[in-house]
Amino acid sequence: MKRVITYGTFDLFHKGHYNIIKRAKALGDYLIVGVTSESFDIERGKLNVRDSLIKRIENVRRTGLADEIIIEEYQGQKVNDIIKYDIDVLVVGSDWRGKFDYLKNYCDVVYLERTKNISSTKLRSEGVIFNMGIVTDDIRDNDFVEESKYVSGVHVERVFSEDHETAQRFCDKYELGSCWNSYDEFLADVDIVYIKTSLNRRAEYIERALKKGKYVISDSPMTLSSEKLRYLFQVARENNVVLIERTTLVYLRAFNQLVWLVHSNLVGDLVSVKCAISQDDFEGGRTFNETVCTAICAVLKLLGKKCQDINTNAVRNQEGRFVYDMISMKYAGALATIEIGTTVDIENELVIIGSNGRVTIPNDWWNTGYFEANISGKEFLKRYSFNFEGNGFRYLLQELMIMIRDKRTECTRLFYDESVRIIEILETINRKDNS
Ligand code: C2G
Repeated sequence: MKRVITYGTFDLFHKGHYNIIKRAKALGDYLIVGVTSESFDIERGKLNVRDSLIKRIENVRRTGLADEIIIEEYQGQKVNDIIKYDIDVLVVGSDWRGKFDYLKNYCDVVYLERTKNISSTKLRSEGVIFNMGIVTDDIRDNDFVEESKYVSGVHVERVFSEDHETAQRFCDKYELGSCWNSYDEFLADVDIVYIKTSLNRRAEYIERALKKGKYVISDSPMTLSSEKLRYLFQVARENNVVLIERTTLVYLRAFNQLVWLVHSNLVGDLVSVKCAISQDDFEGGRTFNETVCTAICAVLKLLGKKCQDINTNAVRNQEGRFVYDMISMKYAGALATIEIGTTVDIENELVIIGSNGRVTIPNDWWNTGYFEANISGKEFLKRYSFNFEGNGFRYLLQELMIMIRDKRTECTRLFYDESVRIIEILETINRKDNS
């Protein structure tokens, strides 16, 4: 007797779930389905799971295909299950290709092609499953597809690129449902658009998507003009949708907690915010504008929008290429400095100095679940640690799901006027750097 096992959350049960269970069953004589427990989903960073464990089990049971249903409760349980239930084949969707190869020492591992375009009209009219599309001009996804797998209720199904071959290659690489090089046709069947094209085309794509009533996530900055940005937010408002930029920092539990604590006097009155960030510490490197926006955002969240004076001291190498800058932002009673560079060794760190101690986020502070506080008079460092998985994008997606559910018209993690202020500051920096 051939024994097969497959696992999943099976939230908002859909055709893709049914198909994989059916095809897993066909691979053997006895099928066990493992349904993830709530705590295991929290542990593995799966967000926005809507149905209770009981409902998810009931949906699997109703397929009539599972001979046995078990609960997956902890990391590493799969090995244990395979031995315990004498499993011959483990089946999982192709979106996990390669991830379970380590189990090949115990049984066969089969990746079955995931079902494409599963967001049926019926489900979407109930407002539970959202169809996402990506606008790109290369075949890198910035881990967007991988991250979206961890947010229940969103499915990346479409890709648009002006270059048909790029769209096709992207589609094949990430096994999406369809690729397009007509933007209007691409937009016709998506709810949420992620725009990661080069900066010079972003604003145009954003505007067209908003005008079709689509929720938009865009790489940051969305434009280098504060006036244009104001206009885009206006378009979002008029169309009752939200426009959010991919500044993952403001969606991280650790960073928000830090802001709340610091604003609740954890280290007394704020005197200094120092952040250092290297353009080279992002996959593929980042432009000056993209990188500095993250740092300005951190400063704004900590010290507010009322920055009185901005100074910049760009350093160029012998070829005249930018390598380093120390930007200062003067506030009443506090000073922020942003150290930024490329090709030089910058020690990434965010340090907040107050009249009564300091808070530090070491290393890649824009992408973390950790920070520490050193409070005057206290002997020990106080360490704060929060769940943080992947590259942080899933937390932004989770927040967007909440915004849509609550019919919000503005993102409360980064208000529109904060975004505009960041670009105003960037305009000043670029003007001073070029003068
Ligand atoms: N699936 C699919 N087609 C889809 C969506 C999902 O074939 N359009 C498959 C997934 O690949 C997975 C199963 O359906 O094999 C269950 O999917 P989810 O409920 O999203 O669970 P998942 O987070 O993929 O967890 O230990 C858990 C497993 O790792 C899978």
